[in-house]
Amino acid sequence: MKKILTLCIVHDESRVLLGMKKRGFGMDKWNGFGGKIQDGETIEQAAVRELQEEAGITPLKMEQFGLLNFKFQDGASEEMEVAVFSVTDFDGIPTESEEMRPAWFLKSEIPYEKMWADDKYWLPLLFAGKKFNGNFEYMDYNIMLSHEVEELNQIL
Ligand code: 6OG
Repeated sequence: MKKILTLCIVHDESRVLLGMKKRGFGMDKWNGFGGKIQDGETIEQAAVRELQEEAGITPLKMEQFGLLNFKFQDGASEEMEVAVFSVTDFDGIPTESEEMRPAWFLKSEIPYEKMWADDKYWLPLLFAGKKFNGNFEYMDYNIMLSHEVEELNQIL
């Protein structure tokens, strides 16, 4: 079965909050906040919980903007589906957790070279208020074999 994960992108007009992943999958990369869905949770509940656990903030305005599918060659990891949420208002102060060290970046200075290779294909769409579907194939965690992103009028 496919793994389903959440990913919250917290941003305002000029800045985005990213977290440096301190351990586990995607370690040493900047990314949004998220993780696996637990039994009995909706995908939105999982997104809220992960943002609270990893960044210490609670989303007040949150909407799903994208759905990304990841395949890994050589069985490096099982296939994953990542639901991407845009968070434009929140409660609390971003705080470092065991898993993530949060920091604000200007939207003009996103550290794409220290992020997953797929991010540059869809993050600009999210910032522009556009919804999207993406399909990506990785060989290992740093080499992307194929990428395909389509803009949507509505998330299916
Ligand atoms: P844990 O399983 O450690 O959560 N994630 C990815 N994000 C991007 N941008 N690209 C990828 O390319 C990703 N693979 C996983 C989903 C892992 C977190 O990392 C995201 C989750 O938010 C392969 O709890």
